[in-house]
Amino acid sequence: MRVLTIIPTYNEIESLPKTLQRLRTAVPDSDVLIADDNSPDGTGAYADGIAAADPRVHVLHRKGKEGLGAAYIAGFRWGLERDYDVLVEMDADGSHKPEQLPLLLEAVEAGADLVIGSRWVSGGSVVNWPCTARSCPGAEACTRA
Ligand SMILES: Nc1nc2c(ncn2[C@@H]2O[C@H](COP(=O)(O)OP(=O)(O)O)[C@@H](O)[C@H]2O)c(=O)[nH]1
Ligand SMILES: [Mg+2]
Repeated sequence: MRVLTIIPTYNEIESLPKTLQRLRTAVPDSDVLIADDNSPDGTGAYADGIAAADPRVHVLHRKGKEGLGAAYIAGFRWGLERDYDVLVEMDADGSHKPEQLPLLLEAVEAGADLVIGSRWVSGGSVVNWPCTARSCPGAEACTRA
């Protein structure tokens, strides 16, 4: 099963190194595509340096900030053109735990077509995330913070 983890980035120079390190440790067999929208803070150049030293890491340079969705669509296209079996979405800023990715991939191995991680399932949690209408639409969920 060839896995490509897509990480969209815009100004993630502070977060990307740690996220990448955690991802490469948690799922060493996954290829990684960093989809950078010409971040002014140099995230793209940093990613190039990592890619030069690690054949599993690739960088898709986009010309400017077009939003998260557009970056993912470009990343999916990149992965489909290269015949990956599994495409993974992973934010760069630590909101998604790389250590939980093996669990999601197990579900794919078991036959799932789509696997969605959630903070709101049994065993999920929210830490250091203030409860707002946007982040926490249900009062019951707030008690789990
Ligand atoms: N390539 C690209 N990545 C983006 C863009 N906007 C956000 N991101 C990345 O998408 C991920 C989620 O963004 P974030 O602002 O944390 O969204 P939130 O967690 O939903 O508030 C992070 O890795 C960001 O660097 C964009 O315009 N282009
Ligand atoms: Mg975020």
